[in-house]
Amino acid sequence: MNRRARLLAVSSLVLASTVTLPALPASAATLPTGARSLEAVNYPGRFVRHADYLGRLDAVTSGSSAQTKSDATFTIVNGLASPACYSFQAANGMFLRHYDFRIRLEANAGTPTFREDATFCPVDGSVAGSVSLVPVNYPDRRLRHRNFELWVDKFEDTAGFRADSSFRLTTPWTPKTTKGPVIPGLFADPHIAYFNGRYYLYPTTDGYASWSAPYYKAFSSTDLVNWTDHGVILDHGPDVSWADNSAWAPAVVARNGRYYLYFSGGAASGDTRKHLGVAVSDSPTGPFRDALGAPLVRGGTYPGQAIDPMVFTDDDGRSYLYWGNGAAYVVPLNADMVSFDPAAVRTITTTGFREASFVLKRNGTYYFMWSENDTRDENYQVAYATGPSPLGPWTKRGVVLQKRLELGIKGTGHHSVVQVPGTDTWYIAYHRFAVPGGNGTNREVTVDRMVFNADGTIAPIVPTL
Ligand code: FUB
Repeated sequence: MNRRARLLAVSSLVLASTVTLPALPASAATLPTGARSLEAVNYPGRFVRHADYLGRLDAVTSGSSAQTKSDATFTIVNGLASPACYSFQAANGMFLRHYDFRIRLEANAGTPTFREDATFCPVDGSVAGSVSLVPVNYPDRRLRHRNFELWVDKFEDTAGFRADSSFRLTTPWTPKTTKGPVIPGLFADPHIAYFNGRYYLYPTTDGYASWSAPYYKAFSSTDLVNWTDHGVILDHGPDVSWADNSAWAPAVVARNGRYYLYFSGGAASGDTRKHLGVAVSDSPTGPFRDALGAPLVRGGTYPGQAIDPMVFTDDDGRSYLYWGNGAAYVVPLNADMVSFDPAAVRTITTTGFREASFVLKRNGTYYFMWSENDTRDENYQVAYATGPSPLGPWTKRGVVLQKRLELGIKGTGHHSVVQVPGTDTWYIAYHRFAVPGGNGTNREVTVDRMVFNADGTIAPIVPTL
């Protein structure tokens, strides 16, 4: 799907029936994600900033205070209401949004209104290299400065308006001092994998109330530090007939030259059950298509929610599907990767299991890992057990990843693990409450080292900023 078609499709999903569908700006641009400052084209030296939670255009110089520089630095992230556009996150975790057409700084409530008011689509600005920002829900308006205050005003085709609504992206006034989330913005439940010389991350898109996001993106990297955004790889609205929302916790596995994406989804019909599906693609970055046109595991078939799938393939080539919330299940997959024998489904019994099963094998030992507590609880944490086979039996070894309050790290969980090929070096991808200002629906993805002790146990993982 091209950029315009995707924005229209996504906009029609997020705006629902109460809001007029935005027409796309004539000349769409793309922005780099990550930290930037925005300088007015007609007032060089004046930058977009927030002061007392209102948007302004103020002078910033190398002699400005650290606070002023920080207030004039924003992280450009995946648009909260549309992956084809962008949102602007301040150092305190809040987002620029318009309210009564004034630009303000507020925490993401996750509602459709907030997400739309905080999403801007870039078009070419008045001078080469500049951009103008169009509110996704008011395509006839643009973010502009007026008396050095920031507003979203009706577009006027005059040189003055064009200049007042054009900004250059500059290097950020406040450089990044921590590794931060490895992918800018709000994402959760990362599934990390290695295919053909690249690492891939497949997260849940976060920042939506009730985790209702409808789409998945993929990211790839060669060094686990610099990640490329490959855009939307599966969108429940157009791509999955039985799911509209709750695009949760994907897991991708390569098999027979194809890539299988296991995912959860819910329907907008009022039925609150989630179902578990499988999609297939010839590429790790999609596009993926629903392989069955129906759920692989229908919610309600087994106790607990049919969410959080994960596939482990053993050395003998046999693949196993794990899933569950409240109760954990495992079943060998058939060779087609999209079916299994229901009679072979087994329940995994480990104390503390909540969700997010993950299995790996090292030196002949199988490690079954999971998340404990509620993802909205700062005590969300990762525990593990070991066993002699993909089916157990499992012996609980304890908690290996938990909050680190002295750094403001909370809610560390829903992880996955990748081995650096040919080495005994392992990395864990997981989410935490966004730092700062996050919560159980405003989460971010990070990666840390996971080390095995000489006896095969996992050393406590040290979460870092
Ligand atoms: O992101 C939505 C849900 O929150 C996931 O499926 C759970 O594992 C929890 O992280």
